[in-house]
Amino acid sequence: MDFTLSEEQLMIQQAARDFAQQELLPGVIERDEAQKFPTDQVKMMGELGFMGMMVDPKFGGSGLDTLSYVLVMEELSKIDASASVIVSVNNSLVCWGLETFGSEAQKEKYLAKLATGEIIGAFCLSEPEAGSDATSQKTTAIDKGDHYILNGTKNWITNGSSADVYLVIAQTHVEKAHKGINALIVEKGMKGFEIGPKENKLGIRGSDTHSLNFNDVVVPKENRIGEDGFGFKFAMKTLAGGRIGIAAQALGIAAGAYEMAKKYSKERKAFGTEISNHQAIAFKLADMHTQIEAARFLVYKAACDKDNGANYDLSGAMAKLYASQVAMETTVEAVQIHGGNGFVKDYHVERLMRDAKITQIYEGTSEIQKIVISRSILTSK
Ligand code: COS
Repeated sequence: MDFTLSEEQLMIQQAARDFAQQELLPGVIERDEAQKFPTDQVKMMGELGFMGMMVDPKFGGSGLDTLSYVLVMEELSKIDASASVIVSVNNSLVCWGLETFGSEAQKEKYLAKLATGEIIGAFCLSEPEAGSDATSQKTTAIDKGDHYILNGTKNWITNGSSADVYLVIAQTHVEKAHKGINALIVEKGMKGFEIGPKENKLGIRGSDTHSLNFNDVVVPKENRIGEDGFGFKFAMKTLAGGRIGIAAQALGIAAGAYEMAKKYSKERKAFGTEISNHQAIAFKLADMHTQIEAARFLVYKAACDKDNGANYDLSGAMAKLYASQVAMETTVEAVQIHGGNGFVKDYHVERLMRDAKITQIYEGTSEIQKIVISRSILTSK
């Protein structure tokens, strides 16, 4: 196994690092405080090719591999996890889902604009009573011949008000359970589609999270992704890749907090010396570095599995489970190393600690990842 990055991957990584320093860092504290969506930065990320990284250039994408995408996610997340979740949802869930399973007409109509960041997308699976238990969809898409009538509510939708295109999972044939679910492309502005109030969140406050209401929304049949009843498989397959993106986000949050804690420990003095000279601090840094490196190998391995055409359900779930745990643990330690300053917003690590928590929850909680992992290992020889 060789994780040596190519010249191109190193360049992309550097471009993301520079962008994060120059364009995301200024104002990141204020955006977090005010729950302000990074509109200008998303536009710039579109211009840099970060919004459709793995999309075929014929649809306006960058045509890169998953490892490059993961490197970008890691660098953006070191500074601003609100910006990186917008990138992640657009890339892994919306663009990848449409490019892999959408019709040519759907790709022509939506993918090119999504891949360039001209518009952004949202992925709508969760409901008030269907989060982890994703097959229990209450949103209905009733077949009316040439169109569906969509009714229901979706919860905790990232890019909830800023998206233009929404991939909505809904039940068409109740008697067929998960085999009767469809995925539909819904456009902002369709009659009966209402965006609920913005959620006031613990972390990733710069991204906009909303509930969505669908009241007799007429969705043309050509907006269905895949065959009738393919919607649940679509959601599962798309989320499997999404989890690699969130694992990379968690890795970036952890690495960002670690880098800040290491720098701080070499500057801050206590008991007559830099605190990095105290073993209590040095050992924390040793643990953090080891955990982050282990998480990085899991995340890169999952990305390589996807690039190599191997199954990545297991490696993606392991990467997300472990990287999100590392993100939580290392950000708590980064705050501790910063002492009183860690508790103050100006030092960034408290924000990273708050941002870390969601990586253990969205796109499948840690408990769901353990279901995926345990089923996979127990059914293999
Ligand atoms: N790829 C393709 N198909 C998959 C799949 C995957 N990764 N995972 C599950 N499926 C399929 C199964 O093969 C099954 O289809 P068949 O009956 O045709 O074989 C179907 O999906 C249902 O699977 P299963 O019977 O395992 O369903 P469960 O209710 O036991 O749930 C879990 C499976 C828990 C894995 C699923 O509900 C899940 O991932 N939940 C979390 C959802 C989530 O991430 N929510 C966050 C929302 S996005 S922020």
